[in-house]
Amino acid sequence: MSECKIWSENEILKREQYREIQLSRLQETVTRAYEHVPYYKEKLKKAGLEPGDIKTLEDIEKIPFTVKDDFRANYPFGLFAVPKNQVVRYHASSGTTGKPTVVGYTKNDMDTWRELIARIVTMAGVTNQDTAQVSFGYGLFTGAFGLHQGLETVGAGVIPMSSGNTQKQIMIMKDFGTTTLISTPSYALHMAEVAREMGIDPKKDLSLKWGLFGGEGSTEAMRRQLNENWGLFATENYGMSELMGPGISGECLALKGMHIAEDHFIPEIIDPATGKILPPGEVGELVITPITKEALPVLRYRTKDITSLHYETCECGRTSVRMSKIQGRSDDMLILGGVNVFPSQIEEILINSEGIGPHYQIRVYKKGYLDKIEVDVELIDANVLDSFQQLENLTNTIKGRLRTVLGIDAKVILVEPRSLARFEGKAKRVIDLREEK
Ligand code: DLL
Repeated sequence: MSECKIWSENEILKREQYREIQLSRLQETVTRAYEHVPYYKEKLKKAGLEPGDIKTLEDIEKIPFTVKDDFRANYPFGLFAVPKNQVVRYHASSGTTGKPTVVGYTKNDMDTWRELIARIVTMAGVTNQDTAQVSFGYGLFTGAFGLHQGLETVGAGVIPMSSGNTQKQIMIMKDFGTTTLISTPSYALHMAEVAREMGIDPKKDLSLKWGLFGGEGSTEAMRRQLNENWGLFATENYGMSELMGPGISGECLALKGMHIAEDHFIPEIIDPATGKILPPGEVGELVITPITKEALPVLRYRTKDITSLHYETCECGRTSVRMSKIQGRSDDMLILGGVNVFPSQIEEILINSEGIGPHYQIRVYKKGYLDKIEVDVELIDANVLDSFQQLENLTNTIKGRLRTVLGIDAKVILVEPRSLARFEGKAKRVIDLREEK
């Protein structure tokens, strides 16, 4: 590991110091929510809780969870704890159905956000020597503006490229000497493909050093492809608009999980079925309480993201807790013939199979009472399609691996190179047809 710089002393506090800060900030946040958000006052009262009842960090367990529907019920500004004239920025989730989830930031919230992004870009290798191309879509999505502000804070030169217009992205990358790429992992893979079509070898002809990827899940196999395709060092970071946007956690150069900014967020892992808190290291649903947000205090937000927490000090020197790669979302999990699988596990197998590119699509449908899946997988070499034998072998190999590794039966269809959809933002790889049949 090359030297991993640390932006803030708050990333290397002792556990007791974190706990002290967390308790006092939790108490403040509960008080703010109770006093300034009628919805929370009602909710806390119903749970028989007054702000003064939070005496230890463990008392967090008494606080009821917040879920996405609480945002919907209060659309657009019902959960805000400050008057509108103190809100200096709005963002909203991309929500495909219904109204988006609206979030707001005060001036202090913006300072916090910048600071936390400065931490994650620093831990991912970026310095004031770098030129960073932000290829997330600018707009209501928190990704682009979020990263942008923190990159400026560390002094990197920011190119606010936005997503799409991929050939132009590559041209700018070359002409401006981009060293740092900021995007979703799926879009980065697509961009590398377009670069090669333009006759540019991303490894030789471009100057990329760092890739900071987030906004959607990715596997270790995908990281390898990102590193190999671009000749960069890929890290990932995590966030969610309801809680702030990007900046909640990010990987350092040791790649041992994503460090959570514990002076600003309290993470918990719960059993998604019972809501009970699970011990460190166990896999479950991530619940987060931001403890410094002014405009929008949120208590115990159920992220639906499945991960685990690890408290040992990292080799980079940071003491803050790390969360492992998101395995999937609790509402994404498929139950196939009694076996629970996340699309990410299927992806890991596909992407590690020889002759197969990183593009695939999973269709889930119902046959009787059972969930079934069909997987379209893109070939790297179109010639395989001409040989029945080769096609059959490859299909059987992939089916066999899905069966032996995951215990699932899937229909596997190999399709021509470049025939599946590409995405400029978050990829949509699972199509759920269960409602329709
Ligand atoms: O995606 C914030 C973000 C932007 C994070 C850019 C990192 C980089 P939302 O649009 O509200 O916010 O979507 C949040 O995206 O609950 C996860 O399911 C997923 N997600 C975000 N980062 C990761 C990641 C932004 N590194 C939802 N791995 C979250 C897996 C991720 N899933």
